[in-house]
Amino acid sequence: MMKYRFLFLLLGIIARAFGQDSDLPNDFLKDTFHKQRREKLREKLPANSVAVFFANPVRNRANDVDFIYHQDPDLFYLTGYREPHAVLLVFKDMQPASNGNYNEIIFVQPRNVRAEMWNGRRLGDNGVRTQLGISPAFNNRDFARYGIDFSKFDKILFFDFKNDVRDVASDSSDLSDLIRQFKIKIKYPDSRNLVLQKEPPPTNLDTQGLESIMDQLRGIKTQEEISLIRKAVKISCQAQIEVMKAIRPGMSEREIEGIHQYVFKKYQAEDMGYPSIVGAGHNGCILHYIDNYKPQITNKELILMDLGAEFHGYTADITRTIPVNGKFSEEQKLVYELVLKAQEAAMKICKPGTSFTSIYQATKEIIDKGLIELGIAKPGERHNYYPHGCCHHIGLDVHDRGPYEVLEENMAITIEPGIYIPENSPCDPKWWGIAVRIEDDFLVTRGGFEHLSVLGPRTVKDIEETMKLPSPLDAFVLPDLDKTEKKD
Ligand SMILES: [Mn+2]
Repeated sequence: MMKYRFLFLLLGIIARAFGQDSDLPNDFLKDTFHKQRREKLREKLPANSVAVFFANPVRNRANDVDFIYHQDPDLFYLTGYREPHAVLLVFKDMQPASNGNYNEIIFVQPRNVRAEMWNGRRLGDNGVRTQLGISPAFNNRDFARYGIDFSKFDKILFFDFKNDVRDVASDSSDLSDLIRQFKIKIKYPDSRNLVLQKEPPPTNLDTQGLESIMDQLRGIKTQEEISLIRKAVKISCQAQIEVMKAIRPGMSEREIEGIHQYVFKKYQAEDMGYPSIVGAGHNGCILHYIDNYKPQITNKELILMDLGAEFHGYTADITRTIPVNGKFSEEQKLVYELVLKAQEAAMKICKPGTSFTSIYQATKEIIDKGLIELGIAKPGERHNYYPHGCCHHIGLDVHDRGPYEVLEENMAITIEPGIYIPENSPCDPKWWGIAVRIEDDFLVTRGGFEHLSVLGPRTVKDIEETMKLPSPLDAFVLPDLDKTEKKD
């Protein structure tokens, strides 16, 4: 008996060592990461200031069903907190308090046995202190009466409110109430608040300054972030590979989207970083085509697939364009290789010091020249076959925060030139319906770049070779639902 008791004791110690909740993955960003981010923010704050961050609102989908909750990326970056109805304050200087000075404070939704049984576990103020390491932490219902004299700060930095937050009548300290209470505390000039209108508006409110501070912080990735981005990118590349192997004429755009998403989730990615764009034929010309409704993709079409897994908050952004039947036609190949050449030209100059504009220019020059050589565009005429930019940061947002001037070491970016030739374009109809985008993810390194999405086949040859490989989905044949009958 004693032996067993000892074993249980040992198991208990091991379980506690791995955190009290073994239902959670253990590769999230650590509390030390978020703490260090708050310290970096504090360094960048102006003298005698406070920065205030609110949680994202809960969004209603319909009736009593909400959209899956997604934290505001700035608040997540600074805390790791993934629940709604919270506000974080980061102070430049130590604030005096009778029970100890503090330079940050957070108010979060309280524990609630009944709510947690319906809607999931909450950290509560205690969990935020012990698991996220943020102190002091209070219940959000304490925010209204918590005494902070905001008039003493030279600057109160916050993102201005969009007035699109629902007030939950049964909860007097939800996000809507936290915002309302904050506005009263800082004497926010709110046209709906008639009492305050009589006073001149305070001069220490700053709704602009945080933008560039957070851009500077989030634009340069730490090693912890890079490893999560690497993972998201790798998962997304594998999803593209599996589709290349599995795709057959006759499948639907939705089915292709589903294969990508199965692979994402197989590798524990929580979600897509943005709705997958899966457009066959002419649909590829719609830049943000997310309907994915085409019931049958046909033999001679290209299919453009722009997607990214979101892994522990960080998202990839990878586009591959492939021939549905496994072989590029002559015209498809000519356009494809032109886009590839443009991407290669941009990659050649991808290094610290290069401007975002010159990356775009490098792709634009190649595409303009190539379109004329192919007879698709006419010399001296403006065309609309390449209507978008080609480079953005990736991270907690797919179009991530960051400075958009010159590339710096440890920026994570995309390079994504494209050519789109919709029906009725002023060129030979043989080009109509060809839409190609090639998008890869890169880490800017000291000497140049690391091609993060190198795993995803990108050349005509590599794509056609990959598409010849057998797919595990070849064996996954489901019955025709119209022909399945229930047997008693
Ligand atoms: Mn992109």
